[in-house]
Amino acid sequence: MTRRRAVALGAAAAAVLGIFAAVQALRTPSVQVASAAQGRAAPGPDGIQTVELVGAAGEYRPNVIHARAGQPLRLRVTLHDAHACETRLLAPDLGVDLPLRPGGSTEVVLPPAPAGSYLFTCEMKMVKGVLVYE
Ligand SMILES: [Cu+2]
Repeated sequence: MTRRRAVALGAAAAAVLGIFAAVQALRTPSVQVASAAQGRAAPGPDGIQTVELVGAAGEYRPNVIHARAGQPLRLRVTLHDAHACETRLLAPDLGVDLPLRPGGSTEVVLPPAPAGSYLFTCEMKMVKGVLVYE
């Protein structure tokens, strides 16, 4: 193996490790969000716990959402800006992939989930929040 090839392989390995570390960080339950805005799901008219989120100015608020474990959860997301970063909300560990409507509201009811912290992000994983089932 040439030295140049060894260097290239080393760089590739470092890149893969970096990506792995980034993915692990995203999956870490004790996710830290930049500026935490706490929210709590409350029973809606039909008894399903519901939380309203707003996507605006490059973030989702609230971005730390407490909900009851073992019960369905309705997310109602209103997108106030057409910022490309927030137009799709993902919570991979909860099976959520929700396209959002700029200037409107979008709803999804998540099936009951066990206690734990679940990351949610924009499509590019730049805007982050966490659903805390307790
Ligand atoms: Cu994004």
